[in-house]
Amino acid sequence: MYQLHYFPANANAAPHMLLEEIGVPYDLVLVDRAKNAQKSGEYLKINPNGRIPTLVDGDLIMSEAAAIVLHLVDRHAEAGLAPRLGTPERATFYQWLTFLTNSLQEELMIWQYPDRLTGEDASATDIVRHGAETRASRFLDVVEDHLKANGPFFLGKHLSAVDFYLVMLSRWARPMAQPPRARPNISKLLDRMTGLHSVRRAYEQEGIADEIC
Ligand SMILES: N[C@@H](CCC(=O)N[C@@H](CS)C(=O)NCC(=O)O)C(=O)O
Repeated sequence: MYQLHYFPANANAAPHMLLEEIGVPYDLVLVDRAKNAQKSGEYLKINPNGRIPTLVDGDLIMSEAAAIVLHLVDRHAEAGLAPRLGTPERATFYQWLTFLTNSLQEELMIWQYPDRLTGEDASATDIVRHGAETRASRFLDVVEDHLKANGPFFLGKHLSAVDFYLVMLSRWARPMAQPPRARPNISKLLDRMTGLHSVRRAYEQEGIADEIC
């Protein structure tokens, strides 16, 4: 049985929604960030970066939300949450998932934690934060244009793991000046996604009671 180490609405949310959508049994293990448990000796043994999430799958212990997502869609190909290997559709799927985790997620992290870059220099914090928000906003515009031309999902008519990943990032991005939902096609996609039982259940289990994104 899988074990997903999580903290509410952290980077575990995308793997968590997928576990629900796939419908496999799993245990949730809270890593209490409020007590800095992600840096405890015990947790560092399974995740030396001290970051959340971690997935345990038998003898396999892995981190990085996007990698966990890829592992789950491969292990459960019958769920149809990624196109067939070696197809152009699969390449497009890789492109969007990598874009979300590597480009949008990174800018959101800088926007949320600018001090990790600026250190003691408080005067630089606003500049760094603003720059990250501007770049994240542009990335969301690119997603919006893509969905407008090719939607309703990232892969056209087919729901895939990438759509779940956007839900996770959209929750984080809600306080932006131009939040994801300010864009009509992203908003439509988020409406569809938050209507899914799997999405609602994952956030409910994490104790999120307000609107998801
Ligand atoms: N690239 C990693 C980022 C993981 C990450 O930074 N997780 C945050 C929570 S969303 C975390 O554990 N932060 C705690 C810390 O930095 O101490 C992933 O996508 O899994």
